[in-house]
Amino acid sequence: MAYSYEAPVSQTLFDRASLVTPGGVNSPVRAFRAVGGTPRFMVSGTGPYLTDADGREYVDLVCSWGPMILGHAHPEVIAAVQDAVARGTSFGTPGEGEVALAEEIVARIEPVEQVRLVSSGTEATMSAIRLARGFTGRAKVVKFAGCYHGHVDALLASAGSGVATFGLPDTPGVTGAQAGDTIVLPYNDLEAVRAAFAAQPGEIACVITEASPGNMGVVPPLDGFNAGLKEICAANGALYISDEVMTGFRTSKAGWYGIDGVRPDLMTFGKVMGGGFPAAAFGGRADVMAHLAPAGPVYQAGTLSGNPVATAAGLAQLRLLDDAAYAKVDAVSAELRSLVGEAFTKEGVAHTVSAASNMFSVFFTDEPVRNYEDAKKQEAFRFTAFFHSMLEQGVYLPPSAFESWFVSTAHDARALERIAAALPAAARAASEATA
Ligand code: HOZ
Repeated sequence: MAYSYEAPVSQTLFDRASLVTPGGVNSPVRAFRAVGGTPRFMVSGTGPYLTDADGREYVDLVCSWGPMILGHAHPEVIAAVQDAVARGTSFGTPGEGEVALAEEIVARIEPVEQVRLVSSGTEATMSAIRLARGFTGRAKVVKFAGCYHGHVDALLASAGSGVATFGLPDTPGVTGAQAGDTIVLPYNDLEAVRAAFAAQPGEIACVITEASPGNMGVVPPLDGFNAGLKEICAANGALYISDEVMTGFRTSKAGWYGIDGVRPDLMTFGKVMGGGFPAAAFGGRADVMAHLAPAGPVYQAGTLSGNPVATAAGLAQLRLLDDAAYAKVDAVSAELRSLVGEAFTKEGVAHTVSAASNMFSVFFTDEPVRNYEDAKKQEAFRFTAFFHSMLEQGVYLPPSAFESWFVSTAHDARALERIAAALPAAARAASEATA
């Protein structure tokens, strides 16, 4: 596919990056390989806008893959960060900021009785799995195809996000021993979960699921699915781990738990709680968390865990996220979904705008999408044409048909008008695209 627009400075940076960094990026989906063209190197962000190295401004519908729920460079978050930075950037000791952030998390999310801060979502899920194994004394882990829990060895089988975007087979470098205790099941299929427990009695430590998946596109749980998982886990002495790295503090004040009320044994968080800095967490039942070192025998640690700058950013962001902020993000998302749906309908493009609270994505099919197999059946080639038309018109979408779109409180009428103006031509490009 040829592109009628250019990004010479980004291209130069990408060429330089490709010499010193594999694939030119530090996280695979950013490289634009699924859609082609030159990844944009961003130099600044303000509110709902990003500016690239060529000086072009975009309405941002990625929001750093979720964290920037207040938009870029929110003045109160920046002030909190500046204040923290001025006092030093890392001490390797406990500090008040991490206590305050842990208190905020525990106050918001009732099933979290205790929480441990880490630096990335991957660390959070890796540690939660280790803790579940240590607590139960069992080895096996159930995960769902298309769910992504970071790049934890045991959880990369049939994963979403970049693994889905690039259609990768199971990743080289993960040994049979690391993957051998992972049971991968189809999402939204409780019968498959019951069968797995029946086939391996007393062997399954936990079921881990995205609370509402956003890494195979947005595929919400069917009514009763999460409650069913919890029930099956409880009946079999296994832990139910809800991965809220994406949905936590985004889909409501208490994340997806605030929507479905199903009480996990352990939960994982990241993205929004870091305010744009590397901060993540896992937490849950106090009796389970008590097994974690130094209180208990399951080891877990991190030099930058609870970092004072990251915790200041996260705390400032969470404190600004009141009911009015969530109402605003929900309203922006609803308006955008209807604009997107109208544009595709007008051009006769088969599509489904799939939403989970304010997270959403578009599947290029009008068949129901309930799991990863369904998601893969979409006409993803249409996304490529749509993506590039939007990019050319100054709207930055995730460069993959298998990632959620994200909006913020900063997406105002002007930003939505710019998206609305871009949609007709982009929907036409999608309709005219060929495989
Ligand atoms: N895992 C993120 C999307 N689900 C991508 C992160 C990134 O590339 O920055």
